[in-house]
Amino acid sequence: SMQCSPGLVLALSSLLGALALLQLSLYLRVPSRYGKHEERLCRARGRLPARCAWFLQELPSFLVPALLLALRSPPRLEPLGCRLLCCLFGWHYFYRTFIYPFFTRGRPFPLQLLFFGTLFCIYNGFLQGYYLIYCAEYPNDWCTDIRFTSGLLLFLLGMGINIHSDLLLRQLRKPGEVTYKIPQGGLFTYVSGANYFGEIVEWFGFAIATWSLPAFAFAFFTLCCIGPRAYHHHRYYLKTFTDYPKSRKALIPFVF
Ligand code: NDX
Repeated sequence: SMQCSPGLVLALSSLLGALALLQLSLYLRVPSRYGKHEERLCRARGRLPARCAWFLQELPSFLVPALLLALRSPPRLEPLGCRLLCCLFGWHYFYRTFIYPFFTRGRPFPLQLLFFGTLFCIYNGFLQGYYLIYCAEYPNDWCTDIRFTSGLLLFLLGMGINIHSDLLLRQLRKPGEVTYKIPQGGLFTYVSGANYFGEIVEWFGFAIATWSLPAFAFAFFTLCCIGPRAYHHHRYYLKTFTDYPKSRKALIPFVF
């Protein structure tokens, strides 16, 4: 059976942090090229329908930890803290893999980004799963620790915001439609990137609840990946709609 290697966890987490900085430098000035930021010029590039693309891309984040869990012998049942934390990551990716893609009305997704997105999900699924299943050790009363409870609360709040905002975005289109409209309602009243805000809160909550390097590295990666994207969405809306609500911020309500 597999053993925990703290060196491996440190190395993979550091690389994730480095990838986050790379993303920040790449996507601060120009947005990642999918959805509303895909360049009209490169029509020749291959694409896959959004449903297949999001399903395939996110599946490893669910499957890899599930495999790691199945392979562990004896299966880990204690302490309760670890089990619950594994479940949180699993819940999110169950939603993202088996629910979100089947309802999306997004435009076809570029194959090249799909490739990198899938690699990323394998990598991160392995890192988070490996750490929680083979390495993490929590005291028996971790479930009542302030880090666990406050992190869990943030996670659930963020997930709620994320799912609700994804739903509001989807309802902007009829099936088959690909136009962009001004998102309204929920946290979109305050920010252009409400779904991203929820996702970022979610992963920082997860990091606090697990109090682990891999989870903080992933939260930081999420911030560097979709933070700039929220900013580019905001600029796109301001440029496209003259009646765009002036008080709305890009990512953080009332702040930025
Ligand atoms: N998938 C996370 N990096 C990413 C795919 C892209 O889950 O090379 C990271 C994820 C990947 C990325 C992933 C990792 C890094 C990659 C990147 C591509 C390049 C980058 C690989 C894996 C890379 C290095 C250099 C390090 C190798 O037509 P449409 O699609 O625009 O329609 C949209 C619709 N919509 C509207 N409809 C009507 N009117 C409007 N005004 C509309 N505005 C939007 O709503 C979509 O159907 C839908 C949502 O669109 P959008 O743009 O708001 O969100 P989207 O970016 O598509 O994300 C969808 C959800 C969202 O909840 C978000 O929080 C979550 O996924 N997400 C996304 C990205 C990453 C991530 C979470 C995370 O890091 N945790």
